[in-house]
Amino acid sequence: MKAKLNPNAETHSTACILCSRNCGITVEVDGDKFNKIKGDPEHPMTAGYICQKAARLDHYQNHDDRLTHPLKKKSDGSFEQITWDQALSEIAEKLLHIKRDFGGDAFAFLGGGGQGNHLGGAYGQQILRAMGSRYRYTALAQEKTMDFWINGRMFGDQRVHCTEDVEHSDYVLFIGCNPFQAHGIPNARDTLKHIKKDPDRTMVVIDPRVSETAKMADFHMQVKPGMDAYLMSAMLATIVRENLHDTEFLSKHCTGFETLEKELQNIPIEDYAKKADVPLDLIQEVARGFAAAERGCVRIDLGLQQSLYSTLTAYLEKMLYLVTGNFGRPGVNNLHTLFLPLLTNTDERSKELKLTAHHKMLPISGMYPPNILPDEIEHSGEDRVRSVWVDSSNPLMTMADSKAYARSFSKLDLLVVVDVAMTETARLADYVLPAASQFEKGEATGFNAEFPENFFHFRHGFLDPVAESLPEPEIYSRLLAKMRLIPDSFPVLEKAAKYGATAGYQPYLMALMLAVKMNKSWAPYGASILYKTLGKTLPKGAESGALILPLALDYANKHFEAVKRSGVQGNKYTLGGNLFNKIISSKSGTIVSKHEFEDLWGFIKNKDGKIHLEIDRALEELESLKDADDLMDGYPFVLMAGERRSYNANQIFRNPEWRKVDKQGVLRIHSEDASKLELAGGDAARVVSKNGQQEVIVDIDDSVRIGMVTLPHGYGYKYKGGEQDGPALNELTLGNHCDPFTKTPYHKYVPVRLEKVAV
Ligand SMILES: Nc1nc2c(c(=O)[nH]1)N[C@H]1C(S)=C(S)[C@@H](COP(=O)(O)OP(=O)(O)OC[C@H]3O[C@@H](n4cnc5c(=O)[nH]c(N)nc54)[C@H](O)[C@@H]3O)O[C@H]1N2
Ligand SMILES: Nc1nc2c(c(=O)[nH]1)N[C@H]1C(S)=C(S)[C@@H](COP(=O)(O)OP(=O)(O)OC[C@H]3O[C@@H](n4cnc5c(=O)[nH]c(N)nc54)[C@H](O)[C@@H]3O)O[C@H]1N2
Ligand code: SF4
Ligand SMILES: [Mo]
Repeated sequence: MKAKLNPNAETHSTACILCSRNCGITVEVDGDKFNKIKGDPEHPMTAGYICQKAARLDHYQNHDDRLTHPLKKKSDGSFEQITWDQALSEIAEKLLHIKRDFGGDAFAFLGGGGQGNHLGGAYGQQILRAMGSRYRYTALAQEKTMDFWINGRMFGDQRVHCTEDVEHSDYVLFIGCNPFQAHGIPNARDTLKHIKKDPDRTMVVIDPRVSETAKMADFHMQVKPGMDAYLMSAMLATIVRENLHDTEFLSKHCTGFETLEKELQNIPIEDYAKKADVPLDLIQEVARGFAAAERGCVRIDLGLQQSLYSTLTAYLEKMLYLVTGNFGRPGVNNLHTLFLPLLTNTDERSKELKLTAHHKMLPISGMYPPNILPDEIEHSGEDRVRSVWVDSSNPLMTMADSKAYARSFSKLDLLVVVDVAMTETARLADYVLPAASQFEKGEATGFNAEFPENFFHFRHGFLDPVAESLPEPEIYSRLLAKMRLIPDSFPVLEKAAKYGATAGYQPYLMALMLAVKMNKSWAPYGASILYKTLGKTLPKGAESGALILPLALDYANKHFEAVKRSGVQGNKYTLGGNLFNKIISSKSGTIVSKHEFEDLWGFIKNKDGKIHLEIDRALEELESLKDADDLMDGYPFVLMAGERRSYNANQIFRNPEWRKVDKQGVLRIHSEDASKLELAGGDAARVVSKNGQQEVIVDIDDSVRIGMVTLPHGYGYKYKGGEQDGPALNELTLGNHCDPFTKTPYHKYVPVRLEKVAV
């Protein structure tokens, strides 16, 4: 018999945590080292698919910036190791003081989950309740709140959200997204290849760069950066004027089309085509093709969301599929369920909503935009933000205007960072708390947005937390106890939890409800109570899954038939508990619901059951396009500050060695522009914006439009506090260079000039 190569190796099912797809993977570990990573064929959606980045995940698990102990900043600026008990006792007292002296709104929470971890964040939200603060700042509110706001107006609730069935579509519009590199759609590269190969399916890409996706497309509209609103309204105007819209769909399912139609009739199509710098006949050909398609669908991403007129383009992309009736069928755009409720609904009419102190902003979907946080901290009034809690985010690198972040954070009374790594933000903190990695605890994401079948993947931790690091549920539960908001233990409930699964969780749930009834002040901390009681009965590495029980009960209640169709048995008392058991025991993820297309109409929350197309703010913005200003301020180049490439992945990896190519994070520039500036490939150049400068290495690349340059996202940090790894993009960006309404950044449209650096 041949000897096994790795006698100690074990293989575990989990997921890649580098982008919102969270592909299922199997990891072979030897000790704590990741030997081999493969796509997991058992995953219900990705079925074995992965991209090149997943193979590098050992660089997330094992590196020299991993945090191992709680740290406290000393007066000389260095850190000392302290115990958990000391860290959490001191933080608890400070928080209670801040709350007592200045009120809960002196506290803000930022982060709560990256690409792979939203369960820890759900436990973290309890601290907002503990403080009585409403300030939840998230990365989503620097990219997607325009979409949530439009959804709220259109479908009656900001949690109602659309997805796109690209796999079954015969005419796809990719606008401002590059799925070949950034994914965002199921098994992106396979899906793109299938469309490209099939002569009956059409792929259109709207992008100022000949992106990897554009190279595979049937039509590419190389739009001028930031001018999509002109292009999309010209397409819609063409559809309406040529009577290609779906009148039957519009009258059956929508209200308010007439107002939009009037606006579209008045659009100067030829002028708008020129503004967008796309040939008129190409716009017309695509508009006609899309309107005639059996199954047309639209997929968008940051190319629209982090550029000009983003509230309007969020509206127009929806108009493209609604006006043509490409909604509520296979292969088109659809609504979907969310198992883990990432979003909430903010009712703008609510009298209870307070505005932020400085920018006077309302939240959208319960979230505030990171672009305004430095101003809210530096605000001169008594109602300023004085304490920030950062979890699973590195705002000093990732949010607009790093200088403003560093400056404002230095003025805080208390900054706490919870992370797996010593980040640039952590270095500024008063306390740094080490989290267990996503392979050392139970975790899950809320990015499950499929329809008609939706899935959920609860991943079990398979390694012990490194050194003294702890999973977030443990950190937050201990902190709440230190704040004297919940007890250290719940002996009665612990006992009740032991009978959990056998009796369909009913005795446990009854005991839980009774306990909260008798101790009303515990009610906001249900997550921690579940964790500390039910969590103890779950397998090792799955304790944080306790919070999934109420989610499963709620989901089964809302989608009873669909959950049963997915293969879970039970009646109205037991289905939720059985769904929970299935989720906890399916280590590769599981289908949680199978809907029928008809069900989707029930997801709409408007009282009349219809989709409302008349949205004042969007229509005003459409009107204002006619005399819009240029935002270039005399700078000659538009910098796309944050391109997705083959070896960047947000700020998740810190060791630069993870990159196989593009180690410098080069500046892509068209050869014509380069030759005017006498720049050659490999030269050093300075990129200068209104806010700062960065030295970069030039790469001549004719895929970018003339007048545009691109730099990658996910560089610029300092591994082990050493040399800067490539361009730090947010040294160039400004907080107020953003959408005036949602305050989402214009990262795809940063005005810059270039200077050759003499050697
Ligand atoms: N490799 C890799 N993949 C990732 C990530 C990563 O860091 N690396 N990050 C993940 C995250 S957090 C996100 S949000 C997604 C983002 O995913 P995407 O939005 O798909 O990725 P980007 O490269 O940021 O931008 C998409 C495209 O927008 C184009 N664009 C720029 N300006 C304009 C414009 O004015 N109009 C139009 N129409 N297009 C424009 C760019 O040329 C680019 O091809 O990617 C995820 N996937
Ligand atoms: N200029 C510019 N800026 C951008 C972008 C751009 O294109 N251009 N893209 C933006 C986009 S779309 C996004 S989504 C944001 C992302 O920016 P962030 O929200 O800051 O998220 P990540 O970069 O994913 O960083 C996540 C942090 O989480 C930590 N982490 C990983 N696992 C865990 C865990 O289990 N627990 C805890 N507590 N921490 C963990 C990592 O060490 C890292 O420090 O960046 C934005 N910033
Ligand atoms: S980076 Fe995204 S697409 Fe690539 S393997 Fe990971 S989750 Fe899948
Ligand atoms: Mo993102």
